[in-house]
Amino acid sequence: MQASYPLRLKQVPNDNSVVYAFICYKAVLQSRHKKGDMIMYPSSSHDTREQHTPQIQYDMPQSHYTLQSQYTPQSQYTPQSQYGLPTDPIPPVTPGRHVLPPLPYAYNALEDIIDEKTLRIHHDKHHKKYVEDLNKAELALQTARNSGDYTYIKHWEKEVAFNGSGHILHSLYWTSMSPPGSGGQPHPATQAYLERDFGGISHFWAQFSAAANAVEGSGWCVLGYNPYFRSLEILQAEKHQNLTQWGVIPLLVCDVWEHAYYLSYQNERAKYVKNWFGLMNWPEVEHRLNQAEPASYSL
Ligand code: MN3
Repeated sequence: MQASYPLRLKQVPNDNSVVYAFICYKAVLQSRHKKGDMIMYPSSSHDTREQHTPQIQYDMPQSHYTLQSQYTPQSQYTPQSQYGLPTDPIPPVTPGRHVLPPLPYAYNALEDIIDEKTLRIHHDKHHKKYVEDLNKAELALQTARNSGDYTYIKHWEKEVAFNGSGHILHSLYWTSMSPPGSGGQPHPATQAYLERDFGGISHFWAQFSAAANAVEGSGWCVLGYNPYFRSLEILQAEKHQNLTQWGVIPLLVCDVWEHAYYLSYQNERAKYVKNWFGLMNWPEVEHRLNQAEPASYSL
C-alpha cells in the first residue's frame, strides 16, 4: 500500500537520562487514512517561513500558512465538549490486535537486489516476531492498568517501544521498496519538498546514503516529515527502541530530567510527578490532538 500522506516522525534523544512521559495519539497504529487533510500549525518564534517560501510550481500546502493566523493562544483556547472519537471506516487497532501485513509483492520480486530467502526470513520471522511481541506487551500493559500493578512497567514500556517501532518501521520498509525498475521518479509533492529542503534529488540521495552508511550497529535511515518545522528531515535511528514508536506525535510531555525539579524536590522525582498532575493543560492537549488527528496513516 502506498502512503499518500506525509509521515510524521519523532526523534528521541539517545541520552537515556532524559525520559519523556507521553500521552500520545498513536496516529500510525490507528491504521486510519484520510486523504487530502491538512494540519493547522501554530505560529512560533522560531518560524522560518519567510526564509523558506517555496519557489516551485507544486502546490505546497499553503493552507498551513493561511490557517496559522487562526491559531488560538492556549490561554484562550476552549475545548469542544461535543467532540467525539473519529468514526473512520477503518477502526483503530485495539491492544493486542496488530497483524503482520502481507508483503506488497512476491518474495522474489526484489531480486537481484534483495534475494528471496532474505526477504522471506526478514518478513515471515523477524517482522512477525515484532508484531507478536507488540501484542503481548500491549496486553500486559492492559492487565497492569486493570490491576494497578505496575511492578514491571519499565520492562513492558521498553517492549512496547521496541516492538512497536519494529512493526511500524518494517511495515514502512516493505512499502518503501518496489520491484526493480518499477519505482518511477519522485512525484510532484515529493519533488517539491526534495528541491526545497535538500536542493534536489541528487543532494537528497548524497545525504541519505551517507547517513545510512554511517548508522552504527543495527538501525535505520529515515526520510521523514517534521510536522513542527513543516519540512523533510533525514534521520538516523541507531536504536529504534530508544524509547518511542516511530510516527507517534507527542501531545503532552513531562520533563523528568533532574534539572526540571531538583531544587525543590532533590531526588524525589515521584513527588514532583505526582504534583505535576496539577499542572496539566488539558485544553492544549485537545488542541494538539486536533492538530495530530488528520495525520492518520495506514501501514
Ligand atoms: Mn529488519
